[in-house]
Amino acid sequence: MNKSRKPSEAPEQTTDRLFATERRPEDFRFDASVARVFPDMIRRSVPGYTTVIPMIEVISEQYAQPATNCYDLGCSLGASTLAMRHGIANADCNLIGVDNSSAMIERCEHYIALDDSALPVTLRCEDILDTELSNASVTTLNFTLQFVDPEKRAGLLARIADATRPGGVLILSEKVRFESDDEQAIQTRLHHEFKRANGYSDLEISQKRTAIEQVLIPETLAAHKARLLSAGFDDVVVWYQCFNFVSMLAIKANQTT
Ligand code: GEK
Repeated sequence: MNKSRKPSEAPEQTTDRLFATERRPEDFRFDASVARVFPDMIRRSVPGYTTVIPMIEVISEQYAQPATNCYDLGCSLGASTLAMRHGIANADCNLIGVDNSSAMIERCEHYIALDDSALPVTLRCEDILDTELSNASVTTLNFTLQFVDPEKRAGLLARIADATRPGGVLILSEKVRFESDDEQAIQTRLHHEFKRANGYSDLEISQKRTAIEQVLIPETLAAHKARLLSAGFDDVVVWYQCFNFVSMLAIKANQTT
C-alpha cells in the first residue's frame, strides 16, 4: 500500500472507462476527463498509433531543416511533439505544439518538462485554424484534421503548404472512409475487433461511436490526396495504413533553378 497517500486521495484513474457505463448521448469533447485517460484511450482505439509515433521521429529526422519552425498541430499530451523533438537534429529549430484544449496543454507542459531533450518547445493553447505558421520544414497533423470542420480543411492545408519551405513536409495521419461500401464494412469491423481485443466492451464501442460521429468526420484517401495537391504540396505518399487509419507524407518539392 502507498503510505504517502492520504486516505481521501484516490489514485488517479488513467484507464479509459469513459464509455463503460450507459450515459446520455452527447458529442465527444477533449475535456479534462479525456485528457486524464488520453494515452490509454488513443493506444487502445487507434490501430497503428504505437507505430506511427516512433515513425514521426524518423520522418522528422529526415526532413527537419536548420533554423526552421516545426509544428505539431493538435498536439494533445505531446506524444507526437516528443517524437519530433527527438528526431530533429538541428539545435536551432523551434518546435511548436498547438492544441485548443487547455486540459491537454496543461498536461502536455508537464510531459515536455519531464523529457530530457534540449530542443526548445513552445506550447500554444490556440485553434490551429488561427495559429501563426511560417518558415516550416516539418508540420504534423497526427489524427487532428479529422476533427476540423470539413469546410475549413482546405484553407488550413493551404496555409500550411504556404508556410512550408521547399523540401519540407506535412505528416498527415487520419481515420479514413472508403469509396466501396464493402471495404468500409470490412475495415470498420476490423477496427472494432481491434478495440475489442484491447478490452473495450460492445457498449463502450457503440457509445463512443455515437459520441464521436458528429465530431470526427473521415474522408477518403482520394479526397485527402487531391486537396493536399491543390493546397500546394507537390507529392503525396501513403507511408502507413492499418485498417481505416492512414498516414501520409505531403512533400513540397525542392526548388529547381
Ligand atoms: C498525438 N497528435 O498524440 N485547434 C487546435 N486543436 C484541435 C483542434 C483545433 N481546431 N481540433 C482538435 N484539436 C496527438 C493526437 S488527438 C487525436 C491528437 C484523437 C485537438 C484536440 O484538442 C485533441 O487534443 C487533438 O486535436 C486530436 O499524436 O484524439 O484521435
